[in-house]
Amino acid sequence: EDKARASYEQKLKNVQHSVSKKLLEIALAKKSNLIASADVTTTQELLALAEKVGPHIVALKTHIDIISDFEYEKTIIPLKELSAKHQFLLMEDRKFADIGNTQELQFKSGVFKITDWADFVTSQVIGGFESLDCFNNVGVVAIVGMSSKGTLTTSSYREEALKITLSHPNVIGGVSQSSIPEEILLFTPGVNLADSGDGKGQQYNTPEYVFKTLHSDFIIVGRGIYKSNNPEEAAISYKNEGWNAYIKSLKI
Ligand code: 5BU
Repeated sequence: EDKARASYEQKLKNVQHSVSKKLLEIALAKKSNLIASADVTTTQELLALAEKVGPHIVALKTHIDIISDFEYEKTIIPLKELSAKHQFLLMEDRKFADIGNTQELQFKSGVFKITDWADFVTSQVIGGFESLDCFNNVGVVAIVGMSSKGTLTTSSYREEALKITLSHPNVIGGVSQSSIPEEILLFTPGVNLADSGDGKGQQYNTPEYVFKTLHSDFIIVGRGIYKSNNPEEAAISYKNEGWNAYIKSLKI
């Protein structure tokens, strides 16, 4: 059953974490609830996409370990400049899934040094509450439920995952395909206007469904944007679809 949701203004009054506040402020300023997923494999494609879609998004989601020519100076420094120029945050979709000590090493060391540039990161919560302690300089989006067919994130798993998500001070929200309590932010991938799946297990919903039925706060769109012939136009149309669906969901 559909009921009215909390507005971004209401959420802004209640959230504690600085990253949650920034995301909501950008959403209101840009009238956008769109996060573009930059699943491209070269630095040039990543920067070109960020330049085109940057003005229309609240955050750019990266899988930094798929960039084949990654170099901190060549990849991250210009990406940071674009995020400042176009006012979007950087979300590294690392999906940490280990013990706290290992996650800390993966977060702070190696070539990617995620701690130095990401505004927020995704993490599984399978390692338990304390595994999230190392992310104390960024926001964490906890993976509560996945969008793919046959995922093991059953309702009992999600219930336990939500307990950690709601209680850990580093956590700003969750990724899920179901509703979560309104005190945190809901990020929903698996959004596409043209397709219902990708033949590899991904399952898509429309922006209308995720705002009205799930009360999502942010939609995450990958191939719908970066595979489009005109990624900027595609970003604008997902931004408008998402914003209109959000406005409608306030009035139910
Ligand atoms: P797509 O091209 O719009 O299907 O990309 C979706 C992105 O969101 C991709 O980077 C995935 O890794 C990410 N994702 C997802 O699709 N589903 C999930 O449940 C989670 C992440 Br968690």
